[in-house]
Amino acid sequence: MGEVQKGFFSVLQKLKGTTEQELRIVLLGLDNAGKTTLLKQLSSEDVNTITPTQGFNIKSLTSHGMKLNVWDIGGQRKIRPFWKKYLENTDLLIYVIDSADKKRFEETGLELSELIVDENLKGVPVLIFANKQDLATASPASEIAEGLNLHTYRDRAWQIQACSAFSGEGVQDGMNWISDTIVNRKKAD
Ligand SMILES: Nc1nc2c(ncn2[C@@H]2O[C@H](COP(=O)(O)OP(=O)(O)OP(=O)(O)O)[C@@H](O)[C@H]2O)c(=O)[nH]1
Ligand SMILES: [Mg+2]
Repeated sequence: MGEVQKGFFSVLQKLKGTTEQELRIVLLGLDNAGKTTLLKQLSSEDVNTITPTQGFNIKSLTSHGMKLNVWDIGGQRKIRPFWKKYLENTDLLIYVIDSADKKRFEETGLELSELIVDENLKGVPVLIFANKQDLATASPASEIAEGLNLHTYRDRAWQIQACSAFSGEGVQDGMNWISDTIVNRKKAD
């Protein structure tokens, strides 16, 4: 296609509103938080046969007319130093917490606070899933939010969403927030 045709084509696409928005999402959190389970839930795959992620998984999903390229990176301590390598050009961070793992709330909070100061995540919206709410020992999302000092995050849009990646409960609410946030961001541009 020549330049003129390309230009014409892109104008047509804009008029028709058919240009699909493509987002790069990174999915992070401690090992055992439920990141891979969440990713499988989002793509309607079996959530019963999941093993710890040694490197990363990537999946492309369609949600709310957006194409989401989701990078699910292993959370084991030995893998965490590599998280930084995946942050470039990130449109959104999803951070997953095991709400029943009280012993590691401090650890997960520290990892999150180190992450969000990364230059590549400057101003990037963050959705925190307070996962495993199906467990009786799970802390409520509001308590986790307090522990993480989320109210001090003033440089970006953030949301905490209670969910069970296992049953799927609450997962779509989180995805709705992503869609609303990205649409509002676009309007503000
Ligand atoms: N009860 C319950 N268990 C869950 C839930 N989500 C994940 N799990 C379980 O938690 C364990 C870890 O889940 P994964 O999805 O592998 O966790 P991960 O965050 O990907 O872990 P890494 O790959 O090691 O970083 C598995 O046994 C899951 O079945 C949930 O919502 N409720
Ligand atoms: Mg995993």
